[in-house]
Amino acid sequence: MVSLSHLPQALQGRILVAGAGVSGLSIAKMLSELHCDVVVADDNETARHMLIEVVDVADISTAQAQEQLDSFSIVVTSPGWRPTSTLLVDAHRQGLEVIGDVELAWRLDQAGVFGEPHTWLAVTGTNGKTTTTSMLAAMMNEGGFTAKAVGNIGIPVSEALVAKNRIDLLVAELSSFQLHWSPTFTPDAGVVLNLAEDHIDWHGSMRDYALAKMEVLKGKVAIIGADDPYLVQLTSEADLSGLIGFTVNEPATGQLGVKAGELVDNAYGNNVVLASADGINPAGPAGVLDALAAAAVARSQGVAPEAIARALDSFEVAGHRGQVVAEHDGVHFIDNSKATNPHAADSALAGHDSVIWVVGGQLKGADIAPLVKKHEQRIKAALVLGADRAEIVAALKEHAPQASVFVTDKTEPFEAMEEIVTEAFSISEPGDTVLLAPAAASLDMFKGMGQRGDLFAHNIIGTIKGLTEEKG
Ligand code: UMA
Repeated sequence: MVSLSHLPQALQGRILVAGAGVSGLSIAKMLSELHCDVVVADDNETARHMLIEVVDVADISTAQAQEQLDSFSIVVTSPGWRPTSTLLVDAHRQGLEVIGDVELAWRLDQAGVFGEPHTWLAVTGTNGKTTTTSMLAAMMNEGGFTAKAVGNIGIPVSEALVAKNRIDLLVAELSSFQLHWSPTFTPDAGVVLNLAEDHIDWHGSMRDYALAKMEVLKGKVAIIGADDPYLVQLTSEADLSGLIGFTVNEPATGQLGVKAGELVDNAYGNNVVLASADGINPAGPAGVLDALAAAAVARSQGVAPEAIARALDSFEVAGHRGQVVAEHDGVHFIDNSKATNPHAADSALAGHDSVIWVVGGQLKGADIAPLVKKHEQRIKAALVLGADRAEIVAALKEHAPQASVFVTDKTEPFEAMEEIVTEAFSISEPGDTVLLAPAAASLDMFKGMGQRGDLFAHNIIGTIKGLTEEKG
């Protein structure tokens, strides 16, 4: 149920939506349902045409939008648009406010446009966002709320707000891009999982990236990964009061952590046992930390320990986040295509002793050398692909000189992955793990990290089938 009388003033004029992708489409739909005057701009004509087939709004090119800037009252940008893009810089220069999709949805919600304002729980961090968000949504639903996981996870926040059956509670996975464009957004509870180099090219510096993430800590409940020294340092500089922490160690007062093999809450109770730390999916310390982060937020909203245990018990990890694709002749093949930066690849590499590492793509300004240096002992071989392969090979030569290195210069996704997997089969021996944990983004070659992981798995399964048939 939407109430138009509550529409903020800036949205009563002509609204420019920058971007006709997933966010742009959802914003355009929501605003047109609210009978706003909406125009969508995109560099890509095909994207614009696809959007206007679904929603009845005007569309223009970015250049046309630039010429007509003075006719708009506000710009709502999609998260991927860089703050340095000419349209947004010019809009700002002309005094137009530029906000993101999350800020827009938040303002409309606070204004009562969708009835009683929703509860917003925000999850951010460099790695583990999607798993934590999904775990938290499961915990909130087990705890009796009507909750949905939204945001960077792939379901725009605006879609959840206009859903026919009301969703009371939004569990929002928020990227640093979305937070950059959300100046007044204040969630009921927010968690920053960890901070490591990522998207430096977009933000301009590690500090700006980190500060964008810290925006989720502005609300009543603020939670951080207490094992992350940089995050702890930044939050202590910011002098945030009442911070709750989570740790893989025994929890101090005001923390959730692990004690005698169990997840324990020492923040919203006195060492209350929540669930067993064994059997958490995904396995390993990263999975335990995600579960603790989700549990901390859930506990802040009054969810009972039994509901948290039930949610974790039935939780299945989403695709490309460390699944074993196959085991063949003593070799494990693992798809962690979601490791799109060195920090995520660090957790993925940590679990194995003898790794044939499939690595490469777009490093996005991150330095891969420290990662190579740290895991030098476990990298038996590296199979390198993608745009920044020269930089990766140089780091391997310097910091892991014993590792054999194979590079594909192929840029066609099917051919490149086929060549990588063929090489993996020819050099692997029992006890090895062939690990796709690229430490880099995929968009130089693939449609996304999903396609990269799917092609990896497809080639492995196809090769094993061929080998089995040969034997048979
Ligand atoms: N465009 C221009 N000019 C520009 C930049 C983009 O015209 O200068 C147009 C493109 O032609 C395209 C549209 O803008 O048509 C794309 O906008 P977008 O990049 O913001 O992407 P969306 O399709 O709207 O998807 C966004 C998020 N994408 C990014 O942040 C890059 C999705 O996160 C998110 O799921 C979706 O909104 C719903 O909230 C994806 C992502 O890669 C998964 N996120 C990054 C990550 O996880 O590392 C942050």
